[in-house]
Amino acid sequence: MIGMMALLIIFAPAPNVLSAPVDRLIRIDARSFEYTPGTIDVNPGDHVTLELVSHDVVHGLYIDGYDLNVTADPGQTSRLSFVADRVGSFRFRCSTTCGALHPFMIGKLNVGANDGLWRAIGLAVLAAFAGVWAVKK
Ligand SMILES: [Cu+2]
Repeated sequence: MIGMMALLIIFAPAPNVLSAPVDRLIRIDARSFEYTPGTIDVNPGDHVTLELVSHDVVHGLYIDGYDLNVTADPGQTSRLSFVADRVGSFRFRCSTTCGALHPFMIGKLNVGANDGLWRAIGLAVLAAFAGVWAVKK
């Protein structure tokens, strides 16, 4: 019984994987030394367009793993479009030296990355129940 439920949690199709890819327009405000929002969540296969808006000096945005870069001049908006065809968590970072804390200007792109997390939580809860059940028996 417990084993069946564990298999169900591991192999059940996740809703966000089944959903059809969509076009996403995501605006990212860049100021020294942070991005707002700092975390972006998309689904695998989504057509993502990032709008990088710089509010003070020249800022860039480079996405690790995707090897994509865009820069925005002060007061300007730059666009970067790509298909989120790599699943996982990727850091993005400022690619233009913009000041003292430039190395800390980072954010995160999650491409369907929370799925594994929820499965892990499901298994942990199940394991806890199984433990309680075994003790009571
Ligand atoms: Cu910067």
